[in-house]
Amino acid sequence: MSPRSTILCLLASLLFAAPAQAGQKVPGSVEVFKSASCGCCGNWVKHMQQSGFTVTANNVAYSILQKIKRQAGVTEEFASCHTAHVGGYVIEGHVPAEDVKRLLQEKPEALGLVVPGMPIGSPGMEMGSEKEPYEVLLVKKDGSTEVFARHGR
Ligand SMILES: [Cu+2]
Repeated sequence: MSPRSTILCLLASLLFAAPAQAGQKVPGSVEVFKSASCGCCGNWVKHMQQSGFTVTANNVAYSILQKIKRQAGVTEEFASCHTAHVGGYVIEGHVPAEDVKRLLQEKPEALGLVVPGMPIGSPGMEMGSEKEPYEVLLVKKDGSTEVFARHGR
């Protein structure tokens, strides 16, 4: 993570997570790996819980987290702060819950979804009304990508 991202992450952790969406059934269980000190990772966990997911959050050392990313096929260019597993897919970074739900419904042949870096305004990275446009990428098993969703514009 770049120093700028770290600062943004700390700032974001001071703000509120996205409001709960009521009346949705439990879509699945998510296992998250993150650093204990990552505030925006914690906010993303809350976002997923509020969207109906059951979340197990594991705090791990930085070196372990890098290993988990490598094993999951998350290369440097796709990397963000936290890495999650759900329904056989990897979810890297601040991917909105709605996109994870769509992934689990559509079940494409892929590794999973990534939001590289930490765009401002993505779930867990809220900073007031500021919104940075970002794309959720579907990463295929061969490492190629396609745009799964666009947000923040
Ligand atoms: Cu983050």
